Amino acid sequence: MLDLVEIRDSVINGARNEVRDLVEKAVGEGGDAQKILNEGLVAAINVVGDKFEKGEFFLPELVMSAAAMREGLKILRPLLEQGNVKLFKVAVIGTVRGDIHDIGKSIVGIMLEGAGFSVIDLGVDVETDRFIEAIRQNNADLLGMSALLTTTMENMRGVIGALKKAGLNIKTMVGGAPLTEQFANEIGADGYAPNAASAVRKASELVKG
Ligand code: B1M
Repeated sequence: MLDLVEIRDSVINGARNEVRDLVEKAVGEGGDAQKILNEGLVAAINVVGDKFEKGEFFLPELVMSAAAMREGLKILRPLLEQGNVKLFKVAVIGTVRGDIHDIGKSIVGIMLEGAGFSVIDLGVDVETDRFIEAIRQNNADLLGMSALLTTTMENMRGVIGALKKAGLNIKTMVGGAPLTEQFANEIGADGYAPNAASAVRKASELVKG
């Protein structure tokens, strides 16, 4: 039987090998990858975040839990990508300058690939020039930017301004825990999504036609 509680606990405890074994087992038993992701891994990392906020967890615990989550993601990735009928639109994604949080951005990337996008993931701490270069090189249809810090989300504004200056006509989508629809509108982004599922819907909507 699919044991999501055990997976959750292992991520919370930062037990990488255990997470890998449990996720492999869950997948082997026919568990739904999306369910394992949302109710196992993502649920766990949210608990870790709450504990960090309350001062019950410190940075080492955060780092270990994040590493454990990535171990599980590695196994789920190919399954989340299945159903990828045809790669048709190109999305360049990345976490903005100064920010090294990449879990949410990577999930969004995987889901976009699953939805048929060709995704160029520039990783974390991405400078404005690198975004622009990648958009040009790949003739991208969509730029997706992620930020997890209130200090770094401001850097999105600069990227959007630089795109306009460079005369690049590309749709932009932003997301990350501290963002809001209002902030996205204020910085001139074309779309905002609060989670990976809505990011796929929003991205598809933006590049349609
Ligand atoms: Co940090 N961290 N962290 N952290 N960390 C947060 C974000 C924080 C809220 C924790 C807290 O204080 N409660 C806080 C930010 C406070 C703020 O500014 N508002 C914080 C802090 C302060 C920091 C440091 C400054 C800590 C320090 O050094 N003192 C430091 C900053 C480093 C840096 O970036 N320069 C830091 C470091 C780290 C680790 C390295 C230890 C690790 C990251 C590891 C990694 O990513 N490889 C880490 C982690 C794990 C977290 C928490 C616990 C979890 C983040 C996460 O992965 N969530 C986080 C607390 C929390 O969020 N509960 C926290 C799971 C992920 C699936 O959700 O990323 O929100 P999320 O993505 C979602 C949506 O937001 C959305 O879809 C995703 C999937 O549903 N989404 C998009 C995301 N991007 C999108 C893009 C889109 C659309 C939707 O379109 C393009």
